[in-house]
Amino acid sequence: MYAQMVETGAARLRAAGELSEQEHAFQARIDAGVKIEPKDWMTEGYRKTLIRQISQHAHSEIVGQLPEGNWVTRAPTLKRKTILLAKIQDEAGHGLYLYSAAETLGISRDQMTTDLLSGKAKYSSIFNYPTLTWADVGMIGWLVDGAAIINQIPLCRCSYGPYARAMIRVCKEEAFHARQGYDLLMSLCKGTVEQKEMAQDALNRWWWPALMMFGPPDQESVNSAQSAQWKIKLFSNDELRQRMVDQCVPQAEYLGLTIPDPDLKWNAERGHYDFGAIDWSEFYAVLKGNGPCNRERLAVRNKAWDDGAWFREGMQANADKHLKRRPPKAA
Ligand code: BYC
Repeated sequence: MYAQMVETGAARLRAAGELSEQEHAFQARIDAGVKIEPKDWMTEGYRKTLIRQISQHAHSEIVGQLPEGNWVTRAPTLKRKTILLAKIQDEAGHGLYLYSAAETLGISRDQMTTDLLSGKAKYSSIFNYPTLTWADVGMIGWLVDGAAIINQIPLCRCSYGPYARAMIRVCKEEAFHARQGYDLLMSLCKGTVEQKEMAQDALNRWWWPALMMFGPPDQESVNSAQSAQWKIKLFSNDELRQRMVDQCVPQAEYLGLTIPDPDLKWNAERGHYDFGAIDWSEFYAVLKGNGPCNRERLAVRNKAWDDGAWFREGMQANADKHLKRRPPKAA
């Protein structure tokens, strides 16, 4: 499927038929596996695609703190609260690396923030679902961070240097996040009948939205062919989704939980699990802003931004004061 995507991308370029010498040289560097760095020449399309993807990714890390933040004050033990706080702080850090990586492409942090707060910019669909019980915190770790790792490990090898390098640390931290989620779920599944039921209920609600995180099916993915050609995407949405299903089935079995898909079954010929149809109308409704929590998430981010104005102004006033005091540089 990936090879097909690259072929489609190449066909588009041939159809355009008007690649300048500079554009040919740029594509040749990518084909040779050379990393593109901020000061290198790049096509406008490549720059825009990366700004779109990296800023969406950064926004996802920032908004992704909200569903889990809902449980900080209600974590069942001090140990779980400390782990959850550390995880949420890591997500803030991921947002910062990613905003910095996007800034190297010529967009300002202020512009990205404005786009998020106005609702113009996208962030991952998954963060528009509510965390109704403590088991949901475990599901986010196991399924959401699990999906993030599957998606992001290939990004460590993508063609844009600052994005690829940022992903290395992000993936290491995500691995810890996924394990904490699975560990939390193991405790619940070994606990009382009610605790196990709580875990099953959470799996029923998070399974399908987690599979949607990988994006629309390949035939509907508008950006894939070009992103594959530029080695921003190394695997297709459906390939990574299949990897997620194959990885999660034995993990669910170990927990003693049932994946809510009656069509899920091992296909020996393909060497993969077959799985049921995804309700893409739900995905597109969430993307349009009509998921269960879209409005709430944006309202919370806007309030946090407004409430922090006094702090930003104070920091700016302090910086201005020090700049004024600094003696002029000797000629
Ligand atoms: N949600 O042509 P396609 C995390 C959009 S953070 C919303 O396949 P592309 C974590 C897509 O943007 C997880 N929108 O697009 C954080 C496009 O619309 P535009 C975030 C989605 O870019 C805290 C349209 O649909 N990870 O893990 O080739 C705590 C058509 O799609 C989604 C990343 O951002 C979605 N799920 O592929 C815990 C990873 N899917 O932009 C965990 C980096 C698709 O043309 N991003 N869309 O208007 C990617 O790898 C790619 O951007 C995607 C989509 C695979 C997501």
